[in-house]
Amino acid sequence: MKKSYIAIALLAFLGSCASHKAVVPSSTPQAKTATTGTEALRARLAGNVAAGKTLFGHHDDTAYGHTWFGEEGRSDVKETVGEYPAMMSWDLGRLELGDTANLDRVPFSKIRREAQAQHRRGGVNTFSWHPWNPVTGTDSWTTTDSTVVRRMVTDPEYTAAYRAQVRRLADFFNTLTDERGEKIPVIFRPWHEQTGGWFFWGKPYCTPEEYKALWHIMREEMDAAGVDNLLWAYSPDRVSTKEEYLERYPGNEYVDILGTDIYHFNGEAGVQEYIDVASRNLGIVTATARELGKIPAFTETGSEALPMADWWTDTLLPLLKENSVSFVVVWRNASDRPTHYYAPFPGEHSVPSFKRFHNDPTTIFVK
Ligand code: BMA
Repeated sequence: MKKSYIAIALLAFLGSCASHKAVVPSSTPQAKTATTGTEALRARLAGNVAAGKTLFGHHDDTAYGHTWFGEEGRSDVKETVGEYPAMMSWDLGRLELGDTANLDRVPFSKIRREAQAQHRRGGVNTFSWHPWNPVTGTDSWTTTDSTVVRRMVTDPEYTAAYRAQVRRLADFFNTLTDERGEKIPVIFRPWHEQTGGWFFWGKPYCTPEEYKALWHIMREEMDAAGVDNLLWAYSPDRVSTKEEYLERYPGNEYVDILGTDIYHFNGEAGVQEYIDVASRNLGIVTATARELGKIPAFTETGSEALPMADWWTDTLLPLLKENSVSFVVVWRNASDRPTHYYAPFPGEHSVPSFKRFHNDPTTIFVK
């Protein structure tokens, strides 16, 4: 059956249920269009997977590091191995409020400049979003009101506010251009870790249909704004089965990249658990990506404060060799929290292992 017929039938059915508001966007999304640069990025990432090559990524790499903040040209990773991460990860939380800096104090003007610099040096950028919700105005981690997502996707007042938030993101992506004025293709990874319970859009606080509607409405707004430079990434936290992984999947036409966010907790004591969980989830990601024609990625990982000196070569690298993924991102090196770091810096004890990880043919960095 053609999609338009299904949509019409669904709307007619929902219209007949007077007590229910429709958890569907007001129209079906437009056909997917993407710039040639975006298609080239898709092909490049798919090529990496086929070749067993993984772009190494670090969140906020050139924005701040373990002992510095906002110093132009600095990067803990570059100062350690002489090259930048091939993937830079950034967060757009607070852009939806019209603020000038994100939730971790990085100015959006700086994020734009750094993303452009990363593109010029032949690297790639990925964006996450830790938004303030438009219903209660509280941050991503406030989970006390379990009606937020439902209201964002069903209550016209809050749906309009959500659409306005998305338009601010759309403006950012539409104006992320290179020196020739062409849009820079990037990865966007909204509504992540939805299988966990720490974000207001987590599994305990909305139904799968309500969650999917967050994506559908967002996409409708982005398409309407002409955003055509995104590869969209879906990145649940740990799951046990493929069915669980796909429970909140918004649909093939909404997603380009299948990822997973898995962290290593408790150092030596937790290493076997990390390996087991990461192997299982990367296995689900790579198999499902093959089946659906998507690109697999290890969208977030890391071991906070790197308690194991050989973590890069003994723990992470074997996972990447067993499960070919297009990129792996480790989280940020916070300058204001001495033990909140996931990448090494000169003098840190995992540097020798990180240098071997950097030299291994599996991993890609950029000059
Ligand atoms: C979390 C922590 C927070 C940070 C957030 C968004 O995992 O690093 O301190 O605000 O990510 O970057």
